[in-house]
Amino acid sequence: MLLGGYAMAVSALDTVPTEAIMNCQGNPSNVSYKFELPDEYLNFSRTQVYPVPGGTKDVDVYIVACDPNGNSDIKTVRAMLNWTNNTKTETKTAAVATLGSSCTSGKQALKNATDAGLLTLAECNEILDTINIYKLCKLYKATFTLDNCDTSGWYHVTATACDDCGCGCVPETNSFFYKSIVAVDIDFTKVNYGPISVGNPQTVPGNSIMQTPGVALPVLPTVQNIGNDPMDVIISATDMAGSCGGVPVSIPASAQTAKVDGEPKQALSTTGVCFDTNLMCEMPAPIEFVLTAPAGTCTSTYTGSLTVTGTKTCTTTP
Ligand SMILES: [Ca+2]
Ligand SMILES: [Ca+2]
Ligand SMILES: [Ca+2]
Repeated sequence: MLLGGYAMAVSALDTVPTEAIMNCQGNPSNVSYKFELPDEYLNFSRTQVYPVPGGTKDVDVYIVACDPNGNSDIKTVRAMLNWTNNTKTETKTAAVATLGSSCTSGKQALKNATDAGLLTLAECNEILDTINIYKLCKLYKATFTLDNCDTSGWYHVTATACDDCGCGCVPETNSFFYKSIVAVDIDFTKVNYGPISVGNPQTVPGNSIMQTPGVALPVLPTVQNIGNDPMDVIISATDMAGSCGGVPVSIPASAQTAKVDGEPKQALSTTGVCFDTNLMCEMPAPIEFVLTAPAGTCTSTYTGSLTVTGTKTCTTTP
């Protein structure tokens, strides 16, 4: 039959092409989990990190980034650290991290996080599945280096994951705690009063320079706070022992005084006296020692020892 001059095709089977474009619009990358290691205080939830006295500490931020289009769609994962009461920030691009095969064995981040209670075992297994089986996620890592002078407190970590359409997802934020430590350093290995005479104060002055014993003589006593929060200083002394005609004698600890930084001088004792110095991290301060031999001190060589201890504060138990 002719219709309008054309023959009409009749078929039991017809095939037409289909077409769709999957772009990243509407399917942004996101962050499903985030945690920080090492967690050095397992009995308390979240991550607690101890500073290294006089040194630095690396804190690894682990980010599980995912994308509904599959993990090959994830382009950039970033971690931002906010610290010192939010006055200091640092942003790092995270790299794909080595992934362990199990949440219960081996030495890797997911196992360590599970051991520390930062992830439940179910969460950890879910993460492994989304990475290994469903190929939706990847584990990323960024490392921040904290100094011993960085103050103690909560440090906030924010992570974002982006695909080629941008970073439209809501960033994930959590916190870890940078612990407060007290750590003291001194540059002198001996306090040598030299020749003394009864009733005459003999002074060993301090200075504010951390010196190296044996290189620049004399080393003048200096104390330094190598922890992260302000520090007071406790000094104790033993009695100084001598011998007169074979009989043991001594100069009492209280015959020595010390003066730390700008604090008033105090007579030393065997139990220790505290100087309310509030020394800031790595701000060296002088210690001056004075020995006044009391009347009746016989001729001898006297030796004893001094102990310098840091404390958070003189007024309460550290
Ligand atoms: Ca996507
Ligand atoms: Ca913990
Ligand atoms: Ca010195």
